[in-house]
Amino acid sequence: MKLLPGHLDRKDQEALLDEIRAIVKQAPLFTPSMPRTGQPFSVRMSNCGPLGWVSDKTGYRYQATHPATNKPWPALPQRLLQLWHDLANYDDEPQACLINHYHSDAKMGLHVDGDEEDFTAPIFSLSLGDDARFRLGGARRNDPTKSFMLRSGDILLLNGSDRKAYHGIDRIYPGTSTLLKAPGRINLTMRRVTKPYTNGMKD
Ligand code: MD6
Ligand code: FE
Repeated sequence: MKLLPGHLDRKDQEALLDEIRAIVKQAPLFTPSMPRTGQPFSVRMSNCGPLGWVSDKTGYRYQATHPATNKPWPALPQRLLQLWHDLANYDDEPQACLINHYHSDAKMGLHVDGDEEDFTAPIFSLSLGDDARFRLGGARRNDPTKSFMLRSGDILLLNGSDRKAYHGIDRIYPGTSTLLKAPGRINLTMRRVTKPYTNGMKD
């Protein structure tokens, strides 16, 4: 992994937040639910880009449309594409940006981001708003973990052997940032979903 603390200054965070607000007006936050049990997540989600990650009783998947409005997801903002190009060390475009919104009591259990085809691409994460405690483990759920804070403007790249590591958000620290209008946190994760296009020819 690679952590870039405070990569975005306050002005850049505000500009990005304005773009995210416009996106969630078009593609409202929805409450995903766990496959099989239907148990709701405490985090609400939306997406931008050609694909979006959704979860409901039938499973986890990427799809091109919002589950409630059935409209295509809004485009990925240019400033996010630029950050990916500058930092991801991966030639092709990201195809999905998952938008997670945490209220003060929300958290995210240990999981692996495993619904993509191409694990050579990193997952690019950017945090806005209140501080959160991120937990990173190993390839198995019971491997030892370490935790560290993610703060507003921080970028985290999950790459290499950490790309398939278990991770989650233990808790939010409400009121630690003044960026959002109310206590809470937004996390954006950009993902490459499919393998890059090739025409099958050898050079
Ligand atoms: C979050 N992040 O920060 C949840 N996944 O709210 C993730 O689940 C995550 O930060 C893959 C790579 C980086 C991440
Ligand atoms: Fe994740």
